[in-house]
Amino acid sequence: MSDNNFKSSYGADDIHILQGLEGVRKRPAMYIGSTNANGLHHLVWEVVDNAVDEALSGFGNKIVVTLHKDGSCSVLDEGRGIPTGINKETGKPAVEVVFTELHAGGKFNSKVYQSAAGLHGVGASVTNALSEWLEVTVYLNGDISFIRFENGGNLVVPLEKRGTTKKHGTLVRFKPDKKIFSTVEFKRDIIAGHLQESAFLMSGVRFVLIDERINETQEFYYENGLVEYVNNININKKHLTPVIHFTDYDNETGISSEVALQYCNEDYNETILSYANNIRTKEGGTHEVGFKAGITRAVNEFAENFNLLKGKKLEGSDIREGLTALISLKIPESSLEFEGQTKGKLGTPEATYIVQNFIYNKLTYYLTENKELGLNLIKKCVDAQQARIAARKAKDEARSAKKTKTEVILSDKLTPAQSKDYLKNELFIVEGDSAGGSAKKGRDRIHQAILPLRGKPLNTDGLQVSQLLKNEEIATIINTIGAGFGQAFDIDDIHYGKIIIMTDADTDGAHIQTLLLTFFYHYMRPLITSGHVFIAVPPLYRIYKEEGHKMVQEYAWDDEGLERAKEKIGRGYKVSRYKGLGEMDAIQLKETTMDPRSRLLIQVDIEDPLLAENRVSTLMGKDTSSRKRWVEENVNFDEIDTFIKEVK
Ligand code: TTJ
Repeated sequence: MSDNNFKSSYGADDIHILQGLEGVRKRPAMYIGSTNANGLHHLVWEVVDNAVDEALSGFGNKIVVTLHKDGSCSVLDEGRGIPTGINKETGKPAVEVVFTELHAGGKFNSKVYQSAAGLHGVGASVTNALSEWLEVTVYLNGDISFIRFENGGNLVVPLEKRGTTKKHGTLVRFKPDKKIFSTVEFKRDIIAGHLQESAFLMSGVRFVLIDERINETQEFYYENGLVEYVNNININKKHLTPVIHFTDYDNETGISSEVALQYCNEDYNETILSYANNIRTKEGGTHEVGFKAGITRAVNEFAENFNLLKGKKLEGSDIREGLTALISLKIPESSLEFEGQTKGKLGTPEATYIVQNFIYNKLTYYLTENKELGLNLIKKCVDAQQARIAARKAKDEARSAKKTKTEVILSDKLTPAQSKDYLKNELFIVEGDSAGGSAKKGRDRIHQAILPLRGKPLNTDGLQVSQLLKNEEIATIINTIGAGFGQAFDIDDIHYGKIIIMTDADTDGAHIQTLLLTFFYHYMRPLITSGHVFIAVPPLYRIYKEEGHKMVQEYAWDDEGLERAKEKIGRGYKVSRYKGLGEMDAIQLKETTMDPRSRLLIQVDIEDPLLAENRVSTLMGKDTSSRKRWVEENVNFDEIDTFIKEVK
């Protein structure tokens, strides 16, 4: 893909190059997805991915990311250094081309394993295009070379020699352009998460994050990457098995595979994360298919050998309850294929049988060698199988008895929707009785139901199920959604297509959101993964003016919107800032936060189980001091980002 865009006939034509970067400035979202905080951090990933690629090729084992006080970010590696010699096709120093030509990165790299930078990445030139300034310092062949761009990639200091050195490597420093982004504040948590993930996938490479804004340094370094990754995800759980680690190399295809897995008790979710060439394959693909087939066969055969199945084979889902697995493949570039809407699915066909055979062989051997562990595992799987069969039977009986879905006992707190067209219905879980009252009045009674929450719902992390059900708020939520919970949760039975959490935009509101999301994450995960959970975003401002006896008004969700609204309403406007939902009357609440035609909803998506688990354990775990600190320092609407994918 990258090479086709590199037209050698351009020669050393400045204009074409600039046009390329101008295109990026005109339509930034096409290159980095958005111009919000997500897009901003994309600038960092583009640069970091290049440094990671160099380490992946075996050059340098330390990468330092620094967040500077002036709002810039720098990335330093100890690789070979970006070449500074003149590139024949353009007549310019290669390093200049890398930062001014779209997709030029791959041109100078021919490696066996193409990874993030060359594949999904749009290249470091995009970071340049969207920066106020960008500087590159290259330490190579004893020289220190420097080049600087300003205002979206205009060359202002051509490559020059600035001294001599014994070091080798590349330093890139850039300041994102505030004309492009809605926020230019880098979030330490987001960057730390990305670096930690890279460190898990690249054993032996040290990632350092220096935040000069608050004088704090974090390091991520793992000698046993995938094993430590699983340990981290399962840190707060009860383990049925240790982390089991397998590696393999296939001579014929050149594919190397690595898997780390662990079973936990009292957890019926499966958490499978897969990667191909260090790129997360969020939609799975051939390697995941092979993995599932491999463990299903190995576990069934082991169980049959001990006559534990009584003729009823275990289904894949029985075997994956409580499983955390990480799958990482390195595939030669020539056979690497990605598919799917977001290219998040591995397509390489050979990966299926390679991973299937690899897992089947290694796990079979492992179970035979660790018989006691194997028998415990089978017990858990058979329990899951029986629960599944019992649930199915109960459901079938209920169906044939009444031919309707089991009636849900409705709480007197709930104001139900009239329609029985469940998937079109929306459930608003509202903070506080007073906002609940307005929501009740302002709702669309056909499709919108209101469930007010009094106080805070229970912290559900690490709770016994019996305790969980004693909590009235939680029991009401489970009952209202109508699809059971935990192991018995059945997404086909949900009574609402959208579950919308509506809280104030303050610390308490954020805390309530987190508590609810934690609950859904642990006990109704498919609700989140199938995209049924949303957060309502109330506006921050109302801008209004009386004209005669008519009131003109606008709402704004951020400062930019506020400016637009002021302009629209014109002289004499007044602004009120909403502190909570309670300050809005029913009509305002309807107009701004509930009506599908004008509201702003955020769809919740737990992108990263590790982040989710970390968040859950710092926020919800027993350690109240760290939770309090975390909430004080971090909670605002932006911070809910780790749970959130897109805005609708
Ligand atoms: C290319 O092939 C010859 C040896 O150097 C290879 C290279 O490109 N190395 C390289 C690039 N090392 N580091 C980078 C790099 C580092 C940062 C921080 C940012 C960017 C865009 C590239």
